[in-house]
Amino acid sequence: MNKELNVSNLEQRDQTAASERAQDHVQHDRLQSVIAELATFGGRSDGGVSRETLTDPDLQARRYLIDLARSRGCSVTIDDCANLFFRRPGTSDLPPVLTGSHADTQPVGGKLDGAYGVLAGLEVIAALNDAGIKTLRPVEVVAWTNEEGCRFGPGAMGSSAFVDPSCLPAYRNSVDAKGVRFGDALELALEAVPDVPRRPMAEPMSACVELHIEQGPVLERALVPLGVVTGIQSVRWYRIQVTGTAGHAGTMPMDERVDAMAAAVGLAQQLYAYQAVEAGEKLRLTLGRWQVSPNSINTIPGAVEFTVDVRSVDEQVLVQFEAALKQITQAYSWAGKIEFESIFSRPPTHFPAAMLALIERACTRASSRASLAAPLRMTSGAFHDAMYLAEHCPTAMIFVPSKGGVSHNAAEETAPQELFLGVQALAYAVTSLANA
Ligand code: HGY
Ligand code: MN
Ligand code: MN
Repeated sequence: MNKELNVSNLEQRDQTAASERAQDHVQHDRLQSVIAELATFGGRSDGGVSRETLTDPDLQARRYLIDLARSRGCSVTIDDCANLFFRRPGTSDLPPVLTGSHADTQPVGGKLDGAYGVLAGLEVIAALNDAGIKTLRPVEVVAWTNEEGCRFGPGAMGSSAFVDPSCLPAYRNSVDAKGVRFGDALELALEAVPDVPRRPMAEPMSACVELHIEQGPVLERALVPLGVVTGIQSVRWYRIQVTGTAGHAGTMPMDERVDAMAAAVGLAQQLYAYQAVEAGEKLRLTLGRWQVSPNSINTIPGAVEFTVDVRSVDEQVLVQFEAALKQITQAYSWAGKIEFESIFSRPPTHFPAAMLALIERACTRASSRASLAAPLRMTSGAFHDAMYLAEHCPTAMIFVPSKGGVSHNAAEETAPQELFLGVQALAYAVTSLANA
């Protein structure tokens, strides 16, 4: 019989007990009510949310989150990229455990993409408070600035600037469709919260866990309520500028036109053909934003700009796509001009095995107590702020299903029970990390 009391075992048991108590103090209804409240900022009649980064609805949502966090005993700080941090103190001042996500949305987004992860972090804080748990490390919940990248490109500006502040100066010059500079919108956002102290960028973090909706069909089709995200696929964005000559729709003979739309459509058809013939499902291609000038029904378009978003789990597929894009644009013969510019590029992200094991334990306890299927390991098709945090500290993600795999759409939805289980798993993981 081992006379020596093995303190580490005792500690381990205490830590597990605290993680389980935190998990068991998550409240379904409290979570649902804040999801509904946050969704009112930029809320739409079709049930979706229009809350693009640093717009008025986003600034109002930020104020709501600051007030909510303070009501749960958190201190609030903000960094130079307007990333908001809500901090629950620990018994030490060791580097905190970070959770959270983004509060900005697509132009027509849902109420869960990003927002769920921020509110889940604040629900974990409430559960820790209710359980009377003191963690060794502080717990910080973050609301990252401009994850979507749709108003100002590139995406994940806040988290990338947090990890590498040298990114921020160039980001300031990014402009939106109305010519507003990100730097100017950023200053207004910082001025809007004079009561929130500024903090340095790139603060040390001991670990990070981001909870997010899957935004795809995998978990729902597998009838599994929780996903252990092993990594994030690679992504590249490009801007294609096609310049021809504007002209009269009625008088200009077809064979004398330098029609920018005809050229842009021709390029687009070649890109879709490349994806279908050369790459197949290994390459996901989206030509999401088109701007036509002068955009008049009876003027031959003088200029067309469109964007290209490509994703693949295999970065070589994107390397080959970029070579094909170069070749297609250079080989296109017409009297006008075609230029393309890379605006975003991320290699695949892989989360560390030890973090995956913890996330799997956390998810397994939550789903098994609900008599539901064990968690599924999967790669994220969408990118997330966690792809940058993975360069900063041990990072992992938890997914919950998306109904019909629908997201970036007003109809985005996840069953309340699944949202609840996701936060339970997050509470377990964050508490374990905060006591390590
Ligand atoms: O585009 C993305 O993958 C992310 O949802 N913003
Ligand atoms: Mn998101
Ligand atoms: Mn999104």
